[in-house]
Order: sequence, then structure tokens, then C-alpha cells
Amino acid sequence: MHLTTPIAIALGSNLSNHLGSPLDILNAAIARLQQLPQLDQLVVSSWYRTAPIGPAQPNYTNGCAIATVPASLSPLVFLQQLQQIELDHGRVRHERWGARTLDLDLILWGDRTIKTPNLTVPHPHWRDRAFCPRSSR
Ligand code: PH2
Ligand code: MG
Ligand code: MG
Repeated sequence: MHLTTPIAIALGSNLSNHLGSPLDILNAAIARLQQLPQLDQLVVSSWYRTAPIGPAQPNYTNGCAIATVPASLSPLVFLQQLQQIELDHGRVRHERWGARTLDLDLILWGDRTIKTPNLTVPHPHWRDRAFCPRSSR
């Protein structure tokens, strides 16, 4: 048996693009996650309509996925894969907390605490996101 780490990914979208509505984009993102060879036991929540946190912008469709990855996988390498999926779905970085076609946030990586310029885990705002899983932390 190989060792695995449980992880949680928050998904969000509040802009349509040529690929379709936020719901279409989120479902396409889930299909991409399912194709990642490192991800196993992927479970996806329902989708929720949420009021925007931050500047005025359309409501979000949000959800959360949990999965396991090999314990040897680097969170920063995995983050790059999430960012590639964001780019492939028309993500453009404008203002902080602004509207986006696809946002994939790494929320939890096992019980690790990670603080790098590109990645903070647990996600600093995950407790504010009602669609994210709760834990004892
Ligand atoms: N994400 C943000 C900023 N504001 N608001 C909602 N409702 N849902 C989000 O996922 C969200 C947000 C930045 O990532
Ligand atoms: Mg986010
Ligand atoms: Mg993000």
C-alpha cells in the first residue's frame, strides 16, 4: 500500500466565457481534475450560489472537491497543474478578488501548514467560505 495525503480544493466561477456558463466551466474543470493521474478518490460537493466577497461583481457558483494524492507529491507542483487548468478556462488575473471564469484554490493538504509566496495552506480565508469542508482545525 502506498501512502496518500487527503487534500481539498475549492472551486469558483462568476464569469461566463466561450466555453459556457460558470456551471459549464466548473463541470469542465472537474473533468480535468478527474484526468489528473495523481488524484484518486475524487468527491465533489453540490454547487452553491454565493454572494461575492470583495468588490462588486456577479454572484459566484462555488463548490469543493476532496481527493487523495500520493504523499510524495509536491503541493507546489500540484498548484501549477491547478493554475494550468485555470488558464485553459480563460482565467485572466485582474484585480485582487475580482471576477473570474475559474478559480481553483488549494484549501487543505493533509495536516500540513505551508507558507510560500505562491501558496498558503490552510487557505487563509477558507473558514469564511461556507462551501468548504469543516475540520477540527
Ligand atoms: N473568491 C474570491 C473572492 N470572492 N466570493 C465568493 N462568493 N466566492 C469565491 O470563491 C470568491 C469570492 C477570490 O478567490
Ligand atoms: Mg479564491
Ligand atoms: Mg485563487
